[in-house]
Amino acid sequence: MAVVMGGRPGGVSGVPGGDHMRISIGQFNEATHEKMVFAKQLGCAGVLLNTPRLPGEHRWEYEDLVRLREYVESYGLRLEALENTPKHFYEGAMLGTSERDRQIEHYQATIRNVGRAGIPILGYHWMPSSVWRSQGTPLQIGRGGARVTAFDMALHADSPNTHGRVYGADEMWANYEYFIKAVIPVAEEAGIKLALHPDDPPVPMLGGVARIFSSFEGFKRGSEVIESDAWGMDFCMGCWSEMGGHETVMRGIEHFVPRGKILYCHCRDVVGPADRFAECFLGEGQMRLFEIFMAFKKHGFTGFLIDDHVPHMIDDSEWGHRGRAHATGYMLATLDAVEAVLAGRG
Ligand SMILES: [Mn+2]
Repeated sequence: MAVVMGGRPGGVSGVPGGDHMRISIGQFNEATHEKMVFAKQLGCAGVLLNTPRLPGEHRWEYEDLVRLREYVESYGLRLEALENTPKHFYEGAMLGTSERDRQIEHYQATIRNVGRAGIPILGYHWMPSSVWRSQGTPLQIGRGGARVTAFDMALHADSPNTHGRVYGADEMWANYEYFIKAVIPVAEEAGIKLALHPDDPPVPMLGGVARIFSSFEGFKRGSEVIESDAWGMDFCMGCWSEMGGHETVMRGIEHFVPRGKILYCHCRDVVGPADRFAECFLGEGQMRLFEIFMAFKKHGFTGFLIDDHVPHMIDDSEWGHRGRAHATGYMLATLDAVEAVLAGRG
């Protein structure tokens, strides 16, 4: 099978497709031959790795990062971004513990290494208590019996504190400002951008930890902490849909795309609000995807979109090849339609 394309390109700029709205794929932690070929066969421009399995207890090293990029590029794919270091790399920074300064120093070193390795974006989140979903609710049964993730706040009313005590919004904001002011200048120097994912679910507090990136206002405030092109967002449309459906997704696009703050997107949808929602297939949720892609394009978005959590289809793999093929094909076709209309061909 002739699947490896030509020689090794000479860096991010050596792989085409970095300057226009495009569809990539991700949400795996190891760049295997099978994943690269699957991405290529789907017609994706590149890949994103989520918490890649790299050596290092406290930070990532240059050699490992550059090897990863070169491997991805050997398939003619861009390594679009790395999303999330292990949480423990900066959990002390999120909580403002005595580990904070040491962790920030390591995080700065990771940023420098990511930049030197030619990887343009590092994603992160501000959720010490992580993503929450509910078990044992009928919301988990999707179309045709597909298994989907769901959240029902009523099932978590008595959840204990995940981090020993309550961390309120003011404290989480102060910790965020301390962290971001320390790392953004390093990202600027390193030539990379940091992409912030929303708190999922976007409710005010879970496990006693305030979730400050759970609204338009939260992101607006976050974007104003430090004035820099290196500060940006991983616009998780699923979370924005949870925050208020189609209109809220559009509001986020209309505000943040013209300011260059949306670096890439998770393309996912739900049915229901933040405190009681179920994930679903693209096309059966709250967003009108064609209008959303049209808005991205009209406002000048030049980043990439990937699927996110996808419904688990019959006979699907653990990673969800079937669900991902559906979501990715849906996104590719929607983008194709938008481009045809804008070119006066539809
Ligand atoms: Mn997401």
